[in-house]
Amino acid sequence: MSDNVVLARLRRLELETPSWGYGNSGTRFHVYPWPGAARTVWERVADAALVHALTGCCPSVAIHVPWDRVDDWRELRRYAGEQGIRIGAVNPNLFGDDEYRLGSLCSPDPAGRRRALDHCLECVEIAEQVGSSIVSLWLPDGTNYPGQDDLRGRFARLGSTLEELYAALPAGMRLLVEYKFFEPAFYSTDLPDWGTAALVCRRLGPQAQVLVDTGHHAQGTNVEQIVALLLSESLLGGFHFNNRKYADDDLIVGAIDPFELFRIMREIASAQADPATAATAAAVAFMIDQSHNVEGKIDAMIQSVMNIQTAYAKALLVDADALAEAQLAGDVLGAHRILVDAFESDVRGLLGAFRAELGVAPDPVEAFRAGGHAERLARERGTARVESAYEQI
Ligand code: RM4
Ligand code: MN
Ligand code: MN
Repeated sequence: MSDNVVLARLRRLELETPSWGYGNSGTRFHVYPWPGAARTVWERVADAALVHALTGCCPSVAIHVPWDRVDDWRELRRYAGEQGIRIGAVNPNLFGDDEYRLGSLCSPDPAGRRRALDHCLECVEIAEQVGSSIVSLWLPDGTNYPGQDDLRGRFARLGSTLEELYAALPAGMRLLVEYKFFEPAFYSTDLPDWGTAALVCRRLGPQAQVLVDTGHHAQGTNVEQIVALLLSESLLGGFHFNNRKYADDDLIVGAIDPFELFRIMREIASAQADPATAATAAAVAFMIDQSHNVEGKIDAMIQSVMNIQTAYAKALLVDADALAEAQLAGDVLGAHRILVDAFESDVRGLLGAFRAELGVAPDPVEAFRAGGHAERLARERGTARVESAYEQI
């Protein structure tokens, strides 16, 4: 693929950043307060806008409700617009309340299910008010002990509550269903894998699609194959990018396994070029879902954006014709070498040219660090003392 075509496709890659990535966060052991970390939703939106200003490719910010709750959602929409970005996916929070001890949409308690469903329905309304077309659902639901609840019963409850939610979606709005194999439940999880999420989405209808959080798989899972299958079935709706080594670590995407990120972006790039999957691939929402516990929030987010762009640029460099030829000829090693050759390419020059064209610095992390932003924010906001993992709770 010529550099011009690569540049044209890079220009279309928009990456959404999460409001919750800008506030203080930590593990269950401790939260280290970061000087200047965002304290309110307004500050989180402002930080997302700064990331967009420095990278030129992050025009939206995902919100989590109630963490980002405001009295007037239209005001938040206006504020984001003034800052140069828009509000993206609306994420209902179904794990931060005492009522969800036994689950949310799958809870055995009808009142608990109703409460969870009402919250999701409210999020559909919020999405309309902030001008977003995505409600992104992740459930903490599951059980900790065999016998704790009836597994088929839970699955039936999931189906009926989601049906009611789906029926409330206005035209053009998508429900993205995220799966995760464990945590906070440790024995059974109600949406543990892509297959369950795909089954549920299939039953609901075309406005429901699967969201792949790259950190939500067991060790060794072939994530790019999941991506390929979901693309083939028009069921891939979006990503939550991050990296994992042991559990749901939420580390900077591409920090642990850049080759995996490349392989995932390769499936995207190739589906974009295939008429059978191009429409699904074009609508995929690329979002980051990370929490930065011991590093600065904003430069970590910018680094994540750069890592995704690097992987995507390399993926676009795969010689698709030569690869298809080698595959057809049964040249196993030859085909593998074609893929690895693209991964080993140095795309820094290409990305530098791309960023120059966008009017941003060749190294946006460096631009953030040299620009005095961190110092200014620390001065303006100070260092907040935090009690819980998410200070905004
Ligand atoms: C979950 C999942 C969700 C995210 C929460 C904070 O593990 O990844 O997408 O919203 O964490
Ligand atoms: Mn996620
Ligand atoms: Mn997660």
